[in-house]
Amino acid sequence: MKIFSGIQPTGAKHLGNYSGGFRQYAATQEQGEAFFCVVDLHSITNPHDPQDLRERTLDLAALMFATGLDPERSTVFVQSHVTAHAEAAWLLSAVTSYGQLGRMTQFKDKAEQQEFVSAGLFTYPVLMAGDILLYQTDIVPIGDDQRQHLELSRDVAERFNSRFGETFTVPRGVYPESGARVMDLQQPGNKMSTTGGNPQGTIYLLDPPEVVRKKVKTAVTDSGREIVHDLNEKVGISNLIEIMTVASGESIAEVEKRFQGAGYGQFKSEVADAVVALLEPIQGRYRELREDTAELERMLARGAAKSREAAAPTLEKMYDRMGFTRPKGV
Ligand code: LTN
Repeated sequence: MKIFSGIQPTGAKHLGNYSGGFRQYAATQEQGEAFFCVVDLHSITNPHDPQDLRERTLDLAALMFATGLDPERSTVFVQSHVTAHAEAAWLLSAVTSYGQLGRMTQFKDKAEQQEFVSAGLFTYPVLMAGDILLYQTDIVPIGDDQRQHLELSRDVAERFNSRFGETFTVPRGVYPESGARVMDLQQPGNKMSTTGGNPQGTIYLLDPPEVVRKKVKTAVTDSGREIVHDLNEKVGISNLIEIMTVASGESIAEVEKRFQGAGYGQFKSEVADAVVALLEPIQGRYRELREDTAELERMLARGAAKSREAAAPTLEKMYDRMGFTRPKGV
């Protein structure tokens, strides 16, 4: 089974990204041949700063390895290192409907917020379809906000297959349910988020221990004093319980049982300790890789080589079936 997912090198990554993303990637790599891609080409669809893109690309790659992606077992690479992605996007634009692209809610939302709307913002989902289809991907672990884009990828695959002959596996999206619900500590009605959230309510994966402790200590709680999971009456405490499950690996019931009779103060301080214990080794590995750029670059070069090899046969098929002549030996 082939697994592919892409992660954008934008925004500082937080505990919600860990719970719904990084943690799942590390788990999925056990299930098959997994490709994890830092989608830097997607990041130029919104106005960007070049130096920033460079740093964030390396930051994210280091974080992916630090949270448990194994360069031996999985293929971790940067999208722009494998030119097949840009090529596939152009070829697939021929079988993507202009009307369907215009109906993408992410495009409509972002276009509304910007004065300069790039063509790349509009064709973003075509690049994404190429990412997935180049690897004959069976499964795409992905956030719920990407459902519409994944459906478009499936439509593109089906249209290509029916016009030019069976070429692509039609991929299936897998939307993580459990553990994905990490809410903002200050506004527990909203998801933890880099863009929409409150920085005080967001635990970044690279926050130092004292910052994590302060954020957890000042988290909004609810009236009453019991540590019970109740999404109607106790959103703040429920969120801290879920955060504890992410950090300690316990179930909700186990956390409730362990803190029966404890007060909010004690509970918060133990949640903080558990999150610090989760993040410390991740931050340690992250720092090592960030300080040894040569090693990180070697790991990414290896990922790029493996991806190129995996993508090449599909790209060749695409060119061939669409009627392109190919120079010999390329
Ligand atoms: N659009 C996705 C990132 C992304 C992706 C992909 C995810 C780009 N290409 C291919 C899965 C498969 C996002 O914004 N999360």
